[in-house]
Amino acid sequence: MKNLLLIHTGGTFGMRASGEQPPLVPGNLENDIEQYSPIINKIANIDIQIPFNLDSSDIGPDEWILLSKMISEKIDSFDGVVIIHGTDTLVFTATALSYLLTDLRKPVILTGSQRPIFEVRSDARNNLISALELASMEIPEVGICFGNRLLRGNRSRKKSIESFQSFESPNYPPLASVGMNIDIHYNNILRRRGSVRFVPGFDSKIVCLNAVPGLEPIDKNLLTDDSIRALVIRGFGAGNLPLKNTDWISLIEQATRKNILVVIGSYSSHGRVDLGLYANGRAALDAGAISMMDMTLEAALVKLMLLQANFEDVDEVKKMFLQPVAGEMTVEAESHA
Ligand code: ASN
Repeated sequence: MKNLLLIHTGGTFGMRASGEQPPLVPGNLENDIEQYSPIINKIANIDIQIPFNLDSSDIGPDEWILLSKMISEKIDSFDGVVIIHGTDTLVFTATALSYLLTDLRKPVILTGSQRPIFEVRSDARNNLISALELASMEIPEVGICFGNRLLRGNRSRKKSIESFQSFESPNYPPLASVGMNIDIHYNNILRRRGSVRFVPGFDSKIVCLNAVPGLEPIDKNLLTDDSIRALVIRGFGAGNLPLKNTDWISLIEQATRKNILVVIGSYSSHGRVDLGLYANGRAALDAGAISMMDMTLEAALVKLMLLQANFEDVDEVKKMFLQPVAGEMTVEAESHA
């Protein structure tokens, strides 16, 4: 039998209502697993660890670092790892782990659920069973098992608040499909990782803005905070910004002059940001911005945070941002920027 490490971090999966009605709060997961899913002991020898038990809205860089250290220290004694995590920020944690666990040779599978495990009509049991089975296989990836698919963590997004198929991977195909059989799509499994080893750390000095038709871009004083190191802007479609209102472009110029890296993403999650395609993107490019390419907003933000903690120089951060670390972006596609 395989040996699996099951790390519980919180989320709806193990929550219970504090009274008759919501709100849900963290519950005693070990008891619940014993009671509602004892069958998992037929899959593998499972060691359950609970480093913290939080709604995932409260999980961030400190917990990402703690988890990566825990996994690095213990992975040699196990065949794979499953992490139960709240769905809200699960993608951020999966992404951070994919960047930190650079030598990964075994599966690290994150899962969670939309309904707690003790409820009759819950997705928790199925998700856990599939995640444990996947973690027993040869899949050296940080993946997200949810519904009936395994997705690459740093390519995923939480797309639904209600569906049992809560995650999507808009720019990369699934790593495995879970039906009567589990089909691993070996062609999609990561073969080459970036060679840089990062010091575990995340610098949060990033401002994130949405372009909205008719709204001013920003309180102009924001960039007077000298500690800000990057500005991430969600533009329209291929990364376009309003040009009739010149504030956006002058904001990018101002930021670039101050050595603040400006990255343009998009509201559209499927496809690749291409600032050279329209004049409204080209102006941002000429003002010094770079493109998020086909990275998710989550993958781009966590990458920036990690790079900023590892490199002082803005040009170094920029250079590294445009290279893949753990399969979070497509390199070969043609673009104008
Ligand atoms: N609020 C919960 C969390 O992310 C949502 C969930 O797990 N379904 O912790």
